[in-house]
Amino acid sequence: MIKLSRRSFLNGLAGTTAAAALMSVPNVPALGAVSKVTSIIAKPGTTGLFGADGNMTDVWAYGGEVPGPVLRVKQGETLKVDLQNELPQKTTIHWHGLRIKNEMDGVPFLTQKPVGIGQRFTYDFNIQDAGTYWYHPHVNTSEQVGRGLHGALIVEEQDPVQVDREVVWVLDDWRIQKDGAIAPFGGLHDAAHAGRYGNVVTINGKTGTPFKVRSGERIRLRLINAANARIFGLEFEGHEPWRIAIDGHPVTPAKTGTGPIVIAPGGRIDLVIDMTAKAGETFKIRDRYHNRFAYTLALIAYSDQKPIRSKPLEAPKKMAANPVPFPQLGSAERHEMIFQGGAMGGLRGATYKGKEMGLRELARMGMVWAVNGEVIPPIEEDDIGKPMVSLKKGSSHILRWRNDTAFAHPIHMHGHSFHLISRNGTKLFAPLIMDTVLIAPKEYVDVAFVADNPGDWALHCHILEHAKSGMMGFVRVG
Ligand SMILES: [Cu+2]
Repeated sequence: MIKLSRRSFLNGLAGTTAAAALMSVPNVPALGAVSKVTSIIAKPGTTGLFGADGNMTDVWAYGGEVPGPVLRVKQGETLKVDLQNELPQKTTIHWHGLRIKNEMDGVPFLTQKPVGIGQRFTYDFNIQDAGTYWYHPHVNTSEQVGRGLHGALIVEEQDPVQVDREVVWVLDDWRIQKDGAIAPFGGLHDAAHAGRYGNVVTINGKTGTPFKVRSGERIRLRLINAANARIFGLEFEGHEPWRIAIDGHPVTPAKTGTGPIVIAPGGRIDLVIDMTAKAGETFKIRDRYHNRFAYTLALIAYSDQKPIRSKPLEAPKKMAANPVPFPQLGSAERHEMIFQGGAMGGLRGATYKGKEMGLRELARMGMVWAVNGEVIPPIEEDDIGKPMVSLKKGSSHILRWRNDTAFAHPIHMHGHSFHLISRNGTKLFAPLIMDTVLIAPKEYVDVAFVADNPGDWALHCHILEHAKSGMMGFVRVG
């Protein structure tokens, strides 16, 4: 038997189409090669957000635990998840940020029937992009996510950044009553303002857990904002983190500098942090997105162990890009979506289901936001409504998202990752690949993408109370 070295194997194939295909996409593994199979039960549970001694909180959670299990797959693998619904209401799972086939996207009526009480549904899809993602329901989303249904989904790179260890933080924000119970959901005030801000912020479902580190170690910290509405702006006292990925997609590693690291609901940021301080020291991690309400999220606590290395490491290397196509900007079709309404937004009225209505009348129906002068009706079983735009499969598009309201909105698009190419007309030096972009009041952004994934794809604000009250529509690709 003759053993072929890799080189002679490739040489042997030279000139064939197989070799050409193999050579042209060196970073993309064979699709569908391996499956990871798991099952998840969505069910009520009880958790101690404040540690063992504090009040207990009844939650809805994957496996009864907050957050749900960390799902880990390798880039190119197929993930199969058997969802069993033991909640007191219908549900689905949406795989936030993953570009998967439409029927697995988990949006009720748009991509699948909701999974009934006591029913099962098997999600089964191939994963082409590496990075930090997450999963959560898309039915009664404000309440289901707000009660604890969410978990991290980590897609490992073929060639990850080299670190000593990796840490996943699911950030969440809860509105908790004195008795430890979750406060009731709903109400127009949250919907018309900044969304459901809470009074208890957790990391992986707990408050007050120190971030234990050892001097000299290099840590990859994967941050996921699973809060309904809270925008985080993190500051790591005494440390200089590198930002290495945004919404799962690698960026050229750069120190985050003096400003806070901003993560809006739905968003993810991967950091590499060198633990450069001395054994036994402690530092604060603060959230100062809302400067007047800044607070300490956690403490970095150095162990007494001697440093893991004596010399600082070199800058982390940029990881390989995911295979997201870049659109043809010159010939791209342009579309504008102007987000309007909410408190202090100056919107007097809008069209709802073909009828001109005043804002007060709309508010009585729970609708307070509009896009281009129209309130988007909720997507319902018997009427999914009209797409915001219809895009020909394979064509290039630039969407201008203009925030004409008094609040910031993280706008999220399903089924595609887009390239953020400019803010307020100023081109980004290097476009960022994202699936959720935070748009400040009165700001506009241009995002560009190739409409290559056929189907109806939700497009909405990830402040879940905004999505519920008019900031959710869909785009049609086909
Ligand atoms: Cu919003």
